[in-house]
Amino acid sequence: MKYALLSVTDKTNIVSFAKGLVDLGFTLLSTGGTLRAIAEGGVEVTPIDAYTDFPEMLDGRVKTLHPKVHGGILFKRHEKSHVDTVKEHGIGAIDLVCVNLYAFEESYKQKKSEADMIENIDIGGPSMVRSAAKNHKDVLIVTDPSDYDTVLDVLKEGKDDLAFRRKLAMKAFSKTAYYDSMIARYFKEVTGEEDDLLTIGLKKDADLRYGENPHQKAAVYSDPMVNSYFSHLKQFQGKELSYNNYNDFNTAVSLAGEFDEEKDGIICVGLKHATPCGVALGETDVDAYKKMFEADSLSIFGGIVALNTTVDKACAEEMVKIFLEVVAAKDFTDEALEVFKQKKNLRVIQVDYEAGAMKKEMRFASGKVLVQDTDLDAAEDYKVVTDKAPTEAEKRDLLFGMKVVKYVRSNAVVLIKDGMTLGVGGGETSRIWALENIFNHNPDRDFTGSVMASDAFFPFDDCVKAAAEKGVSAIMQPGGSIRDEDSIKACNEKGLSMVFTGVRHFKH
Ligand code: 93A
Repeated sequence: MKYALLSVTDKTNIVSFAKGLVDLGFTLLSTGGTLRAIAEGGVEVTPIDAYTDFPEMLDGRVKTLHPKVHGGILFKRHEKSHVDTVKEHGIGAIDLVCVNLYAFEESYKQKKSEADMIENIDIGGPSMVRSAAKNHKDVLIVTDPSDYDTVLDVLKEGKDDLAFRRKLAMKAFSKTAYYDSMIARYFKEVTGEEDDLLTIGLKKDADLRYGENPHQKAAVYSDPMVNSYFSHLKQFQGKELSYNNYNDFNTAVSLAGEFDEEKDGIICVGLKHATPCGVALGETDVDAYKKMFEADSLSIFGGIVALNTTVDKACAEEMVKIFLEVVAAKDFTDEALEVFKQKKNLRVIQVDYEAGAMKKEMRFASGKVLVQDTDLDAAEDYKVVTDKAPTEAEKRDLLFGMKVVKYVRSNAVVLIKDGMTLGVGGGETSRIWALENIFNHNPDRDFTGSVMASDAFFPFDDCVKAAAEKGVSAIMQPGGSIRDEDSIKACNEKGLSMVFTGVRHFKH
């Protein structure tokens, strides 16, 4: 005899599911309201108190919390001692559990009294869900009415394999985790504790001194299940990281992490206010650092530097010449660490590049949380759309530029020459302004032979014309504007090459 236990607050489609289970040979057990619904639908069902031979009590607080229920769900079917034990206590197997929980969230929305909210904390339901999900190898746990048909079909075809059961268990634990997080949030509210929106699966590492500005409270959390650049931070010296440090440092390290030391070479990222100010490839760490500094020696003051390699003494000696907030690198030689000691406040941090980037990113938007895949696309391929094609050297600079421009707020363009940024323009509402900023900020710089990468298409040919005037020789952009032809024509007239990647890299 196969038993299924059904106990649901949301009765959607429960009768048809019950019918389907009976057709498959299940004997049904159920609690009060669910039992009535099923029986009214003309399906035979046994009351759970008749099955346990123990009455529902304490106004329903104890209905299914009984060894005959939990023993019947939890015993391992293939372990002799378990089988012997349940037999000894007259406990039969329960092979399918279908539960959804008291409507706590609904009650919250309806602004019910605290007493009502407490009664709406389901205890027996989550217990059964967790028991069945834990023992998913032997028990099917069904927590979502939209799964009823699938479960019946799978059972009919005998395809309830471990993979299927694991999925049901995953869903079940997600539901109880969410449910408990709602309860925890509710208690934060009634205790007057500030709600940090982050009860779900995140651990608070520390309160930060303040947020983006001194009047904003802030804290840092970590997700113990995520393995990423920051999972194993090692700070050798300096003050604790601030909110802005974390944010800036994130961009610097993510950009540096796009360059594989072996394959792409040594990269040094200089960063200010979450925006790369100078980025350069070098033969050595100190070479890359010097080029990064030369790229924009003004903005890097008080900035953050990230390298994808081990920082040595020579590089450290260059770094301590100016005021930096953070130096992040794959590693540091002992001599380099010795040099940094003269700058007590400088944060020196080892990053785990091996762990790779986060695959998802999220941000809050007035009560909603937006989640998306991280923009990990690295342009490798492109289509030449002009008479001229880029040279090998230009190609290298263009691909390099595309990686950098991804990290600059839109509208963004960067100019590159010989593996070094000559200008970074971004955060503008018009693309031509981003480019003009570069030229205005660097009035004496020679841009001849540099290349330009753009995060999105050129709506007009103005950027091409302005770039050509300064000697830019090749352009990379996604393409896709209705006026692409204008930009292509301008390139051909001025003797520039242009390539399309087909991939946009907005960052707003
Ligand atoms: O009151 S409980 O915390 N104690 C229990 O033993 C128990 N057993 C089932 N809540 C319990 N349930 C919940 O009752 C289920 O999670 C389900 O949401 C609800 C179904 O009740 P009814 O069948 O009477 O509508």
